[in-house]
Amino acid sequence: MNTKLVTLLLSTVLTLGACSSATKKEARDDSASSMLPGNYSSVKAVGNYHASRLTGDYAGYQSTKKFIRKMERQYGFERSYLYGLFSQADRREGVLRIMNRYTGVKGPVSRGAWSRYRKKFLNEGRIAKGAAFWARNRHALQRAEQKYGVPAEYIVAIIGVETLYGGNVGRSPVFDSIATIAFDYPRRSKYFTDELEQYLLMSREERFDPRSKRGSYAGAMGLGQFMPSSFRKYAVDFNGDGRRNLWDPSDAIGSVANYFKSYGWRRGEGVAVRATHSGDRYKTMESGFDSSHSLGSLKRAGVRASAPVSSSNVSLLRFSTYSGDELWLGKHNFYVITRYNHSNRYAMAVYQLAQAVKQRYRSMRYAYRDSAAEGGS
Ligand SMILES: [Ca+2]
Repeated sequence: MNTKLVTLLLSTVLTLGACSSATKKEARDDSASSMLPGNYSSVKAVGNYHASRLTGDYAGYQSTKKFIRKMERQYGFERSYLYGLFSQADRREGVLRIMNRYTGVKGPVSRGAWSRYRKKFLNEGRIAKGAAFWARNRHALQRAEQKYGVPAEYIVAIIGVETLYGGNVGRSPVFDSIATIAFDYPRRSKYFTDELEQYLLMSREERFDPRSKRGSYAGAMGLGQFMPSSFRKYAVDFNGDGRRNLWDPSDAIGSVANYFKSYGWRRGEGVAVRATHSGDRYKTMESGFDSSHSLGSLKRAGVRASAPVSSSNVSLLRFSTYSGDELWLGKHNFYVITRYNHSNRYAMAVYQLAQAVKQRYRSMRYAYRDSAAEGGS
């Protein structure tokens, strides 16, 4: 669900960059046909769908017919295939109910909002499972860190916050969910119609039946909850089996790291530094991940970093706890984390979970070494 808000920006800000290796591989595997514009007609979409007209939940929908015509003209999908596929689509009322609960309008931050949010992600279960996930996938994490420059703990933390390390990847049919929002939820229709287009292209390139995948209620897939457009741009085959599979831990690890690298993650730089404040002058300063202040101006407002900061400019981050505001200074990499989900709290939870899991993983390894040294039984 996280990437859905981001992806509109992605398509304009970035073109295929770091993930081109996977794309090239796909093109080779398909004997050069599937990736070439204008030559789509030779590529078969997967699934036994045939119909001469649109029936079912979307029978009377002009928007669905228009979409089908576009997929036919622009990408060479067969009309009978799409009629068959969309005639079987289920309009999901449950998805619309969830969408209607989120108005998208943010109210004032209530006291303790951060304390409540933090508790959901910074708890014993999520920390312990994170260390175990790290141990199981340490080789892939090490490779991802070397190749993309993103430390293992941030990759682990994203996957931990998104899906509890794959324990909760969602059970909604992706095709039905995205189609429902695209055709029945006007406020997000544009975005989800684009995602539906990306999803059908993805299913053809990756050779799967569009109705076979499950994900979040909004169509986010796999351990890192990628939307289809993010999948096509940033997913990588990281275990070398020739397929990009976001349900595979190794591929998910490489893909999350590639996502961050593509958004400008700076190798070796930190993410955030805790700050102290005297007085209330900081309240007049702009805050949030896209604010930018010099350390000097922060100091004049009574805000001081509690550890050395090398960046010239940082963002001022305010989090409401039950005992008042907690302040942090966000570095460039904090902003990069918010490209996954445009939320200060989300990125701070990822940052703090990363630190906690890293500490746990280290102590686990020491404990293991100690027991091995004592005789290894
Ligand atoms: Ca793979």
